[in-house]
Amino acid sequence: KEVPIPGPKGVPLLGNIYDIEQEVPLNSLELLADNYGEIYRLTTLGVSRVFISSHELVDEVCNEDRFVKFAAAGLKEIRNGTHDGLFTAHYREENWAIAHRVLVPAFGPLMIRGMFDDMYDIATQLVMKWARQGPSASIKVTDDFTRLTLDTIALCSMGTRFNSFYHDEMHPFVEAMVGLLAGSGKRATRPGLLNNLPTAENNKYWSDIDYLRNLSRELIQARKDNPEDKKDLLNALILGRDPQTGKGMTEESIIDNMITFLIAGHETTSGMLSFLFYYLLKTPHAYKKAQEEVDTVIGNRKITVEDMSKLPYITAIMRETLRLKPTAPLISVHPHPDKLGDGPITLGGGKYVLQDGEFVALMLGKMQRDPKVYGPDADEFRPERMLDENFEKLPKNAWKPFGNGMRGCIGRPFAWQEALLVVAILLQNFNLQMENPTYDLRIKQTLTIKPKDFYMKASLRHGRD
Ligand code: MNH
Repeated sequence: KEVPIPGPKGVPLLGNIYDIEQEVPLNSLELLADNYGEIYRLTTLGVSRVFISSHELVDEVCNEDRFVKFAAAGLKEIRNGTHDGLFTAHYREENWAIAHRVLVPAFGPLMIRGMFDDMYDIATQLVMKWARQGPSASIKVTDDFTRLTLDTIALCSMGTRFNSFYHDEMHPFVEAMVGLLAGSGKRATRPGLLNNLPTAENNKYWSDIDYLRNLSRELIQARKDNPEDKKDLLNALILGRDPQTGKGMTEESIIDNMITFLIAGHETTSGMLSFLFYYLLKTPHAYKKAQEEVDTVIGNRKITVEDMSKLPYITAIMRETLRLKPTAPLISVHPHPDKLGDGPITLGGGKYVLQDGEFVALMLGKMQRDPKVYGPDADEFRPERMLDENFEKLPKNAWKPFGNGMRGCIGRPFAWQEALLVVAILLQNFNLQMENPTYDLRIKQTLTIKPKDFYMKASLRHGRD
C-alpha cells in the first residue's frame, strides 16, 4: 500500500538546486507539482522537504494534533531580528503563548473598528496622490500599495508616520526592514558557515537589525512618556496583560512583535491589493459589479466603518484574489513533537512515508486550485464562487490564505478592513485602467508574491466631487 514519494533526481551534494529557478521559485515548484502530482520531495543543502498541493493532503496536515508550524528557510533567518515573536516562534515557545494571549483581544472586532480612522487617514493620502498626479500618470501599483500598507501598520502599531506618500526614498526603518527581509532570504540559500563570516554584507544585516530594534525601543518609550487614549496595536503591546499570569509582555518581546507586525503586515496586504486590481481590470463584468456595489451602498458620501460589512461582492473579490494568489504562498509544518517515536510519520492515509526530520511545505495557491474542490474552471477568476452562500459550503481547509489553526494569521481582521476600505475608496473615486491592456501577469517573489511591472492609470470620476 506504501507508495514512494516521487521527485526529480538532483545532483550529488547540491541535490535539487538546479530544479528550482532562482528568480521565481514558486513557478518551478508549481511545474514540479504538475509533473509529479500532489506530493513530491526536494533536497537542497542537505535539507529534505516534501511539497504537497492537493486539498486532501493539505487537509490532513491541518490537523494540529499531528502536525505543527515549522519556521523554515527565510522565516528561520528572520528570527535573527524577531526571535520568538508571534510569526517566527517555534512550537511551544513560552513567549509565543504569552504574546498570543495578550494580543488576540487587540485584533478583536472592537479594536479593529477603533483603527478605522487611522486606516482612513492613510487611504485618503493615496487618493490625493492619484488625483493630483492626473489621469495620464503611470501608477506603479505595487509601490503605492506598499506605501499604503506600510504607513497604515506603522501608524497603528508604532504610533509613527512614515509619510511614504511624500517621499520617493523609503523611510530608514523600511530600508532596514527590507535589509532584514532580503538578507534573510539570501542567508536561507547559503551554508551556515558563510553566514557567520564578518563580511560587509553580514555586518549590514546585523546593523539593520540593530536599527530596527533601537527605533522600536524609542517609539515604545515615546508612547510611555506621552500616553494616548487610543485603541491601537501599540497600546495593546504596552498595556496588554496576559489573562493567565496578569503580567505584561517584556520590552524585548514587545520589540519582537512590533517588528513582526511591520514585516507580516505590509507585503501580504499590498500584494493582495495589487493582484486584486489586476484581476478586476482583466474581468470587466466583475469591475462593473464592484463599482455598482460601492455606488449603491455608499455613493458619494464619506465611507464609514459600518459600510465595511455591507460589501458582499467586494468581499468575494478579495477571497477569490487570495484563492488564486495567496500572497504568503508557502507555509510549512512538521510532525507534532509528541508523535515522534510512535512509528513512521505518514501522509495520504499511510500511503506516503516521511523520512526522519523531514518537513512538509504546503503549496497554498496550487491547493486552492484543486479541481476536485473548485471544478474545471478552478484557474479562472470568478468572484461569484466566493459569495457567502458558496464560501460557507466549501470543504474544510480548502481556502487557507491566512494559514492554519493556532498559528494562523492574527492580523486577518486588520488586513481585511484595510483592504475593503481601500478597494471601496478607489472605486468610489476613480476609473482605473491598465497602462498596457495586453499586460500579462508576471510574479515577483520574496517571502511573499506580488505582480511584477504592473502599471495602472487613474482618472477621477466625473461629477463626484
Ligand atoms: Mn499574517 C501569520 C497571511 C496580513 C500578522 N499570516 C500568517 C500566516 C499566513 C498569513 C499564511 C501563517 C504563516 C505560517 O504558517 O508560517 N497575513 C497573511 C495574509 C495577509 C496577512 C495573506 C494579508 C492579506 N498578517 C497580516 C497583517 C498582520 C499580520 C496585516 C499584522 C497586523 N500574520 C501576522 C502574524 C502572524 C501571521 C503576527 C503569526 C501568527 C502566529 O503564529 O501567532
